[in-house]
This record gives sequence, C-alpha cells and structure tokens, in this order.
Amino acid sequence: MTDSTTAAGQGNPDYRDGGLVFPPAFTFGSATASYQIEGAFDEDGRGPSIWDTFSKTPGKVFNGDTGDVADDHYHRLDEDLDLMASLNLQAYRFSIAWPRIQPTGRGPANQAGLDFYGRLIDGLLARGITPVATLYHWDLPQALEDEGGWMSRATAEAFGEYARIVGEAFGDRVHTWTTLNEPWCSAYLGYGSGAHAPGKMSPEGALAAVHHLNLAHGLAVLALREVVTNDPEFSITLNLHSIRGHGPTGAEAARRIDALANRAFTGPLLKGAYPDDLLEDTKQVTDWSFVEPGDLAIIHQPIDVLGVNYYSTVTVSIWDGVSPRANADGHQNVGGSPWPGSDIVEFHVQPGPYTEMGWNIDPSGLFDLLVQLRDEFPEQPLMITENGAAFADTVTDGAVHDVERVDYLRRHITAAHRAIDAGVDLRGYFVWSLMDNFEWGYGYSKRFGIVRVDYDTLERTPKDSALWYAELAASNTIPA
Ligand code: IFM
Repeated sequence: MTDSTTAAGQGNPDYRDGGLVFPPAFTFGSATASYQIEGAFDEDGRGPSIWDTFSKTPGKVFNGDTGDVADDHYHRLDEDLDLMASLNLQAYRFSIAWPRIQPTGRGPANQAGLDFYGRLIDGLLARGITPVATLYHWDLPQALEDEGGWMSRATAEAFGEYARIVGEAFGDRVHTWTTLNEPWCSAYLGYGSGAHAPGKMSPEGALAAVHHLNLAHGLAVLALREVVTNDPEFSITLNLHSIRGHGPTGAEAARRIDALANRAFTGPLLKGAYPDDLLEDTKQVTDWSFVEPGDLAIIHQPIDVLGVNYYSTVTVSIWDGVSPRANADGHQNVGGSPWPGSDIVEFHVQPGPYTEMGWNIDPSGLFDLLVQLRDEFPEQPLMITENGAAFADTVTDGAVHDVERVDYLRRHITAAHRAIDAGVDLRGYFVWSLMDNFEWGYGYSKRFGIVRVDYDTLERTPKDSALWYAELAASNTIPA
C-alpha cells in the first residue's frame, strides 16, 4: 500500500493506489438530478419547466432528446432505491423538481409532488441511506421564466417560498439541504451563452442571474432554518473552475475567470461581498444596480458544508486578437458568451486524455482546487458533490467493463484522499452519476452513469465501476 506521506504519494500529483483508507465519517454517495432521470414530465400535476420548453425547441438538444421519459425513475422508484442499497451507497444526492411542487412556481403545494419526494426520502431512510436534497438543479417553472426567470428578483423571492414549502414537508427527515446546483451554469449558460435553458444570450442578464441566484440561496437558507425541525446541514453546490494560466498573460486571464466563475459566488456567499475586481471587469456590462441594500447580508449565511463539483481543468490567457482563437472552455458553443466582460480570455485546448465529453482528465486539478479552498476558507468544510466521467460504454455479454471510468474514479478519489492528507476538511464524495441520464444539451448521447440504462427497455445494469464503487462504499477503502 502507498500512502500520501511516501514519496510516491506526496510528490506525485497523480498517484493512485488501492488500499487507501478514508476516515470512518467520510461519506460515499452518488448523485442525480430530477429532470435528468425522472421522466413523467406531465404527470400528477407537474408543471412545465424551462428544460421542457428548451428541449422541445428544435435544434437546442442533440437528436431532439427530451426528459419526457428519461430513466423513468418516477415510476421505478422502489427498484432504484433497491439498486442504491445494493451498491452500498451511504448517501444519495437528488434534486426536487420545483414544478412538481409548485407547477407555476408560486402558490400552494401540489400534494402529489410532495408525496413522490416523501416516498423517496422515506425509502432512503428505510435503507439506511442519508438523504441529501438539492432544491434546484435547473428545472425552473416555465411560468417564472415567462416573467423574467433568474434575471428577475421576483424569482429569488419565489424560491424562498418554495424552500419554505419543501422544508415544512421534509424538514424532519432531510440530512443535508443544498439550495442550488451549479448556479454558474444556471446564470452563464442559461442567460449568457444560451447553451442551456432558457437559452438567452444577454451578458447583463447573466450577471443579474448570478446575483438573483445568490439571493435565492440566502432566502432559501433563511426560510429552511425557520421551518425545519431536525438539525440538518445547509449547503450550496458550486462548479468551481480549476484554472491554470498560460504564458505571460496567464495570471491576468486566470484572475478574470476566477472572478466570474468562482468568486462571483464564493465572495457573496462566504465573505458577504462581490469582489472589487469582478465589478471592475464587468463595468461595461452592468452597474450591478440589481444588488439592493441588505441583499449581501441575506446571501451571506453560514453554511455547514460547501459542495464542490469537479470534472476537469481550464487553461487561459488573454487573446492577442490576431492568432486563431481556441475556445476550449468545455462548454457547447451556440453563439453567446458565458464570460461577460471577459471575452478577451482565450481557453486553450487541454492536454489529454479526455472523456467522451472532450473534457481533460486531470485529478491534480481537483487536488489544487480543494487546497485553494482550504487556504481561502480554512473554516469551511467541503464535500465533493459531483465527480465522474462519460465514456462510450459497450455491453459485452450483459456486462459493461468500463475500465476507463474505474480508472477515472480511482484517480480522482485518490486525489481527494491526498487533499485530506494535506489538511482539507473534506467530508464526502458523490459520484456523478448513479445512472446514465439526460445530459442536457447532449441529450442521451453521453453516459455518466455507474449503472447503465438501456433507453429502449429502461433496464438498469450496474457497470464494473458500480461494483468497484460498491466495494469502496462498503469499506471506505479504495479497492485494489
Ligand atoms: O450532468 C451534469 C449535472 O447535471 C451537473 N454537473 C455536471 C454534470 C455533467 O455534465
């Protein structure tokens, strides 16, 4: 066995080994999201979300795929719960579809929607699996979008009310409440680049959305604290960017992307202020007058754990305006920019290897990110709430021998272990994803699951990675 105190561990940013042991309280779970797995898009009173609208708009999603059926999890709940138990999952991170609870985003709760999540939470608890509930993983009720969506302050206020309803229903049973998943994507891909629903392309709208999402988080934490009756943990999940500078302008480019992608969230959430350099970089785009007196105090709530989603790195410099320009920020390019005020930044093609998403595989980026967070927020416990990889799996005699995914997971989980050794207060790891699902603009063409879903029969088959992960989750020890 190698541990990170040996030369092989400490000095090598990419060391991997079986036998590394995680602390007993460290949690191994898996994650999914409502629109990506549930299906049943128009059942039991669910209203339309922006992803229903977007996916049904020609040309927006690969192959015209939609979440109408997805993994049909809504109808296969018990089977999926048994699946989680069979994989020894200690925790399950799921999201609640706002339009199942409030079909138009406002007004009284839809009891059938609450009942579904009640069955899910109770089913988890009955199997000894800790429920980690995300309130928002991108399926905004369409009716709210019609009034401006996240560009509008009213959406943040409605979100606080939605949080209160859900907290009243499940505030005796949920262990961890996560307000938002990856507000970076909601704001910059939804309202900047247009690659995600609702497909808007407005630099100022994207920054307004950043603020209203931050505000929604604060309002939701305040509402939840008022109504829960157990002693839950509160969190938010960010897809913080692990950034490397390239060449003489690399440091300036990295600072700009760090401001937009990372500190636009960690600043108000964890420090109670937007960074000065962010305001300066974006002053041609907006005067930030959508930030009202008192907002930052609302946003700046203590959280018990910060969720970190990590997949790959970006490498940046300032574009010279002449050379052919690389645009490899890892996101679909559909016309708009997800980098308001910083379009001068060039994203370089990363060295491989790559996953099926074209994202580079670099566990040292995870280690670096966790250590940076430790340095900046030493008192803040962290949780890896997503990490995983899409590969073009093949079925052989009914099995999926996904050696690349096992290797990806092993290397990233090893990096997480190194981070703990380096003093990072890391509490858990959630693999993305429990099962293959609707990968947003890529439809069903990218498979992230550790469990394969046959989209014709909806049959679930644990891949080799699931069996490997089950062994890890049973022992908190990286299997040989
Ligand atoms: O599938 C997504 C998930 O919904 C949010 N984080 C990234 C995953 C992979 O793209």
